[in-house]
Amino acid sequence: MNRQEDTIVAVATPSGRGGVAIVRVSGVLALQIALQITQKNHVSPRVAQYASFYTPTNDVIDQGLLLYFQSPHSFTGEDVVEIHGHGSPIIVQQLIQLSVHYGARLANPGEFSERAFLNNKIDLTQAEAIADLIQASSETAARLAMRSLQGEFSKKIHDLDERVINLRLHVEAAIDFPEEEIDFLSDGSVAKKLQQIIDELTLILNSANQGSIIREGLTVVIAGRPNAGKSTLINALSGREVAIVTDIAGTTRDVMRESILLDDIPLHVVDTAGLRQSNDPIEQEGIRRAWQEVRGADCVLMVMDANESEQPTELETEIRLQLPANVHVIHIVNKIDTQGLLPATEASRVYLSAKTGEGLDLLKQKIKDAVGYQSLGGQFLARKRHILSLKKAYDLLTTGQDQLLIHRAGELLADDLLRAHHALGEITGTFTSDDLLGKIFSSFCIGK
Ligand SMILES: Nc1nc2c(ncn2[C@@H]2O[C@H](COP(=O)(O)OP(=O)(O)OP(=O)(O)O)[C@@H](O)[C@H]2O)c(=O)[nH]1
Ligand SMILES: [Mg+2]
Repeated sequence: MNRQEDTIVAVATPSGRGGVAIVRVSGVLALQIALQITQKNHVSPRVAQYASFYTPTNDVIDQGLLLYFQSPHSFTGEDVVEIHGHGSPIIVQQLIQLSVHYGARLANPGEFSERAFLNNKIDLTQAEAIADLIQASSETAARLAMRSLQGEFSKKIHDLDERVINLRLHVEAAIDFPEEEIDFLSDGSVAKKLQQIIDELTLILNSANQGSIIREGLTVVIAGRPNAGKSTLINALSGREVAIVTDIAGTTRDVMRESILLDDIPLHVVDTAGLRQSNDPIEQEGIRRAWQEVRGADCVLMVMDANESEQPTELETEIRLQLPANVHVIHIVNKIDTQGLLPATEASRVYLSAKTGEGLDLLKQKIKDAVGYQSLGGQFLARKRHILSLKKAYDLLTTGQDQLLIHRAGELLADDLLRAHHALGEITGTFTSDDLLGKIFSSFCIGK
């Protein structure tokens, strides 16, 4: 049997106890299952009906509401029924068992959304936006997910894609008339249109980058010599005593993690063991882990003690060498309170006191600047997947531009345009492999 011909069932509300729990059934058997459970002969679509829920042996297990959404006017596009019972895990379990008894099977993670996608109710970015809306960690994240869900991101991609297709038709037409091709390609209008497409794509890519920062957050790793004040800094940033602070060098051995919101950016702050030569096997292991964290950072906060006459420039170099060029290192001169210095910021350096909190705001701003975050820059929540496809399209279009401007090679340009069209189609799901679809939907929760 075709997988999509199965009728599926899952609980749609969170697990645990509550006022109401909703069990959702989707597929050809949905209505029949609902009628059997409620012992009714008829339910009208979109009208909430009060009903008792019966076992096959006529015991009433609960009373609640029944809602029927007739295909294609439902979330999945199939017949869908929602059974609203009391919020007890026992009742939920029984309602699911009854549905299975009458012919449904348990839904896989994300299978409702997957069906909505396969039945063209939503495209891929919208399906992802549902998951993102549910997962949103800030109001901004929720607002941006909602915009994607309403199709704003898809529309931008579609509009751009349409321009790519049109330009390609244009170029192909020219290739079909070789004697005019060169003139046609040199008259400037193709180059101009291509440039406009690249400009628009650059804007979308910027916006998607911002959206991705809001969605995924940034991993910020605090590193430096022992006693520089790293643990004091993670405590100051998170506003609670996450890590032990003492004046003994080598206090922190384990990796400490704390997630905080910096405006709308989820910051995953990591405190690490002080970096130095050590003979203590426990500390050695801590230092090994510290280096491992540094290598996985989006941004490193390299903390130095303002009292150290000799700043650890060697360590700075060592850290820089471990990192890809696009990872930012912010140098923090800590303990300015002991020197009577004022908080300040210069180039990639911030002077602050983790203990008194002076200069923390400057550091937060520095982190945002370092990753190029503008508070109003994001228009939609983007995933790494979207950004990769956008970048692919960008590379193809700029290669195509070279083909045109340098080599006057219309055929090669047409080919790059076609491939850019495919890259854009991956975002909305027009051209997506089954593998990728499986990967995306299986990361959703059951019931979505
Ligand atoms: N006056 C002052 N003291 C500070 C400041 N930051 C940290 N300290 C002190 O410096 C000492 C070491 O601080 P920690 O935060 O434990 O330093 P650390 O870098 O985590 O040290 P390890 O875990 O050993 O690597 C403690 O006594 C802190 O109170 C600061 O801004 N000003
Ligand atoms: Mg520490």
